[in-house]
Amino acid sequence: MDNYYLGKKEYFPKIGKIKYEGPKSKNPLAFKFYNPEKKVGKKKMKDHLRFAIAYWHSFCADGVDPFGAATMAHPWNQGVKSPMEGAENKMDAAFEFFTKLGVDLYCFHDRDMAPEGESPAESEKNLFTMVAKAKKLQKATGVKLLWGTANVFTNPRFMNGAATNPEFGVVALAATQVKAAIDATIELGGAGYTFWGGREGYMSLLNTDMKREKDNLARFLTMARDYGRKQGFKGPFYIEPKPMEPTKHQYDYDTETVIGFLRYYGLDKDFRLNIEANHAELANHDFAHELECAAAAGLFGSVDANRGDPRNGWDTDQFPMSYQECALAMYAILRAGGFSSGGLNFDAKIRRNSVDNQDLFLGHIGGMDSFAVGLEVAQRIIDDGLIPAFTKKRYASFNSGDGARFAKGQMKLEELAKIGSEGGYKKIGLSSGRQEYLENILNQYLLGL
Ligand code: XUL
Ligand code: CO
Repeated sequence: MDNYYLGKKEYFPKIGKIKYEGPKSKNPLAFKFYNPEKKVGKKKMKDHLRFAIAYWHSFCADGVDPFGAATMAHPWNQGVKSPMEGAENKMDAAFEFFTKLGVDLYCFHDRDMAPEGESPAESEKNLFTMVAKAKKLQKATGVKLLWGTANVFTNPRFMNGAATNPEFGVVALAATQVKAAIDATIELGGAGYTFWGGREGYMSLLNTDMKREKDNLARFLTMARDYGRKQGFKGPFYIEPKPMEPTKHQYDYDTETVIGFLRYYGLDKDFRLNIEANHAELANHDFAHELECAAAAGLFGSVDANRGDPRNGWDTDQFPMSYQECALAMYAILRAGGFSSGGLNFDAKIRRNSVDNQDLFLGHIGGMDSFAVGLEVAQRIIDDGLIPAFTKKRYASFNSGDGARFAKGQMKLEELAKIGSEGGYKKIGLSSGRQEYLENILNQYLLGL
């Protein structure tokens, strides 16, 4: 993609193609570390990182917060005669942005792309009009769909949940959207399909039958899986965990909770995890912890790349900027085998007071540079081998003799206890976990030393 796409109008004037200029560049509109063609390990940076743009934050969010009105008057919404005209303009702006930034994947909710109509049929008609345009623009630009999803949480009808709503009629309405969003994803060749359980949780146990809601959620996901497979969708379905917000407690609380849920309901063959950094933080976990949990279960899928604020208890969805957090995340991702159908979707928004035409570019450039640094540091950890070798050595006693027999399940507790008893207390010394040593090495790598 050397050129960029322009619709009827240029929505980001004075901004051209964003290029790699190296770490010393003073040009704010250039990559300092993200060099897409550079080889890191066995793959090019762009193929490791698989960046994607989130349609909702980038082209729909307008700076509204609970205390104030919109601060961003997006040019694609100005002077339009109908919501569909706005949707067409917005899509032109989106593809201009993707191609100027050089990111060839994106993610969307049905309602980001097309306005809701007066009936489910009209909403679907609007969606497929926009899908036809997206298909054309994808073909013209080489941009592809990372995943699609349905917004079944914004409309007031979903205030008590979608698949977990206590009223069957609302569950059925959610199905109209999910079915159409799966069709749209298939039509656009999407690599995956995501479920983030926006209001799939509860506000009060005084009015909630939790078991019934979880059973209904699993039933709904099973039906969606069966429908997608019947229509020929081959990619993974993702669950995106989040512990709370908007509900007090969400059923997809964190990665371990989702793994248990998927296995209990027999969905673990078709579903994987889409892990978001800020959601990990809300669950009181590190981002890397969540990635590691998914990888250990063989269910790692994709990532919503952003960051939270450690002193805020809500989803601030800021652009990822911490080299250390990105490095630890990439270390987990590389050891999990890297991305196959997944990618790094910037589920991040610029701040309410970031109202310049450049700001959306700057947020993404910073996030891409941070993950590029993270990738290089993660590869360095692997290539240098000190940290992995230390970790491996810690478990060496399970590789042979009695330890190996234990690991293979060839021992009973009586025998294990006998070995402990015969060994006695004196034989086992204390061996250091050497965390400080490992953290010091990581800090050297972070400075490129
Ligand atoms: C909300 C969130 C969503 C999902 C898609 O916190 O992360 O944007 O990623 O519905
Ligand atoms: Co997300």
